[in-house]
Amino acid sequence: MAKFFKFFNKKKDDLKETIKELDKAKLELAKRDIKDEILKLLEETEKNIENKKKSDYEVLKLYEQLKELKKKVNSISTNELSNITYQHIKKENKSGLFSKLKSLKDGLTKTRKNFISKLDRILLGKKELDEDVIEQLEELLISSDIGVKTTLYLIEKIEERISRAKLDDVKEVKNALKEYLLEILMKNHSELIFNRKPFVIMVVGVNGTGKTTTIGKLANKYKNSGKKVLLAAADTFRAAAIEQLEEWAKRANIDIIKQKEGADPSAVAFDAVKAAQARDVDVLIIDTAGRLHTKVNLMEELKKMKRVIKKVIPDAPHEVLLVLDANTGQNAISQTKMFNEALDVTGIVMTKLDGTAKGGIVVAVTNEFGIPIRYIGVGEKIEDLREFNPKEFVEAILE
Ligand SMILES: Nc1nc2c(ncn2[C@@H]2O[C@H](COP(=O)(O)OP(=O)(O)OP(=O)(O)O)[C@@H](O)[C@H]2O)c(=O)[nH]1
Ligand SMILES: [Mg+2]
Repeated sequence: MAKFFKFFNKKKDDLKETIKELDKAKLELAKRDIKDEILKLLEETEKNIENKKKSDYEVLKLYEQLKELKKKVNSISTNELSNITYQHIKKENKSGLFSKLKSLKDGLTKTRKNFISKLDRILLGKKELDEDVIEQLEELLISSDIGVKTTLYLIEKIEERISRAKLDDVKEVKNALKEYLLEILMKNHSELIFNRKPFVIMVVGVNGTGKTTTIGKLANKYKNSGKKVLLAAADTFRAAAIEQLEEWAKRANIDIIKQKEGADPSAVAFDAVKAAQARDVDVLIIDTAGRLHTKVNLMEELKKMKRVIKKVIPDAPHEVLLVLDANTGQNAISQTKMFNEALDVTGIVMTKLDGTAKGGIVVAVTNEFGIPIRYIGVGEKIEDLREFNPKEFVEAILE
């Protein structure tokens, strides 16, 4: 019998190995159908052997069962295994776990298609850069929301190049445009640098631009880069705003400071800054209410919040992040003007670029105000936020 037990134990180890392998592959099916069965049997067998209460016959019976199971495990072919693994990964992909990052080009498809197709139409068959071409180019730039001021600047630059005879090939227009756009974007570009602790970010903007969503995406991004993040639900105005932020916080497993709906938003911000100090937080992100920017109340409320934050940390907020919806076109300019006058905006997030053909608004805003675009939103999912990179952006819309 001793020999049998030795043999049995070896088999048991084999099975354990198989189970481990299955576990590693995260095969739901195997876990559910086979692993549980094997484990149960192994446990039973182990108990029986240890207690030696059962007759040899019963042990043998169990051994037979184990053999059957082993066969069952072995009968899953490699193909089947990889197929199950593939299905499993595909399922996780859908849930966003391993989902591939949408490329910037994908996110900016509409703007790129609009720009490229119209530009090609303008230049098609043209031999020289006459006034007609320049006029059409001007129209294209304006219709892409690049803005009058920026368009005139670009056209002037291109004309200047033509007059210096440095641009005589129609094909060169695209490259020249790229160059000047990049120049404008680079001039105003700077990344957000976390040079304080806690680094306080106050997120502002009119209603529905994507503030809360952007905060969710940012919180997740900062957390993944190893920072300790805290959120503050200082939009106490809109029903369900607190719950919405809480939902994002839960998803990213991040703490949130909140009070009841209707509470004083500045009080929430005050509590949050205090908490950020006490809890050794790296980044505090404050969500605020978004009413129309023409409503004086909102601006006064936000100004007060800024003052209250300063009472705790004099140089905070370290970033006043204005969230703009790319679909609002030139209205984004007047929003930037109002918020900047009231709060000294230090950075901009342009959201919903995936839904517009007029991504040129990015250029207009940055050129008119000199405020850097920090991030761009290219979708509703948690990973659909990109750090703004001028070169990538220009290539994505003009390549
Ligand atoms: N397609 C797309 N949708 C976005 C993007 N960012 C935000 N959204 C959507 O815009 C809608 C409004 O977003 P919120 O985050 O609630 O906007 P908000 O500025 O917090 O709104 P208020 O709190 O009402 O002022 C939601 O449906 C978001 O999913 C983006 O980059 N692309
Ligand atoms: Mg919100």
